[in-house]
Amino acid sequence: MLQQAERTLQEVLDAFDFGGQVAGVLRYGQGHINDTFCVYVQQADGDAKRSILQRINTDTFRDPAGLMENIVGVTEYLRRVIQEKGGDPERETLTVIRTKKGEAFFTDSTGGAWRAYHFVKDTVCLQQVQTPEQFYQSAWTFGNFQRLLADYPAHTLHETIPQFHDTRDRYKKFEKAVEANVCGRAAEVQAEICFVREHQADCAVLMDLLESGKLPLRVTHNDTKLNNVLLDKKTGCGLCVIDLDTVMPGLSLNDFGDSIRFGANHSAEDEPDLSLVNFDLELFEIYTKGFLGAAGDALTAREKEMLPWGAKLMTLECGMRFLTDYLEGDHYFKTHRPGQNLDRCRTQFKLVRDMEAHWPEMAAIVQKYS
Ligand code: ADP
Ligand code: GN1
Ligand code: MG
Repeated sequence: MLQQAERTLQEVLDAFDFGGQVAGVLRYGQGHINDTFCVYVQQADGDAKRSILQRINTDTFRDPAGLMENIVGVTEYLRRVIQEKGGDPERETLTVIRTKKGEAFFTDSTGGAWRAYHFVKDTVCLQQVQTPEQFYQSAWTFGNFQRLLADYPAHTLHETIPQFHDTRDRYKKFEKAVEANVCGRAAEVQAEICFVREHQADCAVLMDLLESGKLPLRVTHNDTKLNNVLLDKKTGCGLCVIDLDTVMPGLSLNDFGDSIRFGANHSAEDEPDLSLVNFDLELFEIYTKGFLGAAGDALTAREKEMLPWGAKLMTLECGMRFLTDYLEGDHYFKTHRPGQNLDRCRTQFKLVRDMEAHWPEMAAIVQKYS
């Protein structure tokens, strides 16, 4: 049976101008949220031109118009700044392909929302760190993204997912899911439920500092996984930050923390064998060096001091979100096998434990590069 996205693909392809006759379309990438396709167009010189086409997940992103307004605003701003700095905006930021009618996205006959981007060629997108240098490059690229957007008018951005990284609120949603226990799965995950409850007080640490004005609200990416940055295939250098759906006002610590959660280890996010899942302090140091090297001056002393908290809370929060989704029947994150969200949750909690065991070393590393 065709998946929802494939059902309207033809009318969607007709709505955009990809620069020629479409020769083929294939599913692409490994994101957990949107449906991503690569569109191939045969050019006169015989080369195939590629574009990225995505069906925006409107269960997750309820306001695709606001979301696309954010993305058009941010990418056009980045384009100008990159140009002023002598960079290549075609490769260093995303470029939105408009519909034939000039819109930033297309709504199909079933209500599905679609957008398209230029394909950034000759890049690599990693699911796991292979060499420390790659992690350093991703750190620099995300740190630089933060710096480039430091003066972007944050108040013009729509909040594409309300309370996205409000860890206190994520805790409440987790408790609701435990209580509702709609799939009857709570009994089998008692150990994980206890782990979250032991960390309830931690969930408030950064939100409290934000509310008391001790941490600033900034324009942040909010989903800084390694596979949301493209590296240049030839030079290996960090090139382009992608997946801008969650760009909105947030905490710089969360951008730092989400990268650490995903990248500062040598296992997949859903690795079932926890003996293979270990927080890697060396990678933590490399990321800290790259991120602070690029964003450093733009951050306050308190933000820098709290970076280990960013790492721990984003990892805890993400584990809590995977567990919540598991309890609710796996409707948020794409899964490809039973138990995948529970495996994802367990890797995150293992990483939190490792971070707690290495807390003084993490603080010393941050101090060294501050
Ligand atoms: P999701 O929100 O589902 O994670 P992404 O926007 O991250 O979707 O896209 C999924 C994958 O598609 C990325 O991890 C990357 O491999 C690829 N991709 C996305 N945009 C581009 C682009 N403009 N050029 C090349 N590859 C891209
Ligand atoms: C989702 O879209 P993707 O795959 O880059 C999720 C992130 C999670 C991540 C866990 C909008 O990211 O918040 O940290 O999965 N994105 C959204 O891998 O919920
Ligand atoms: Mg992504």
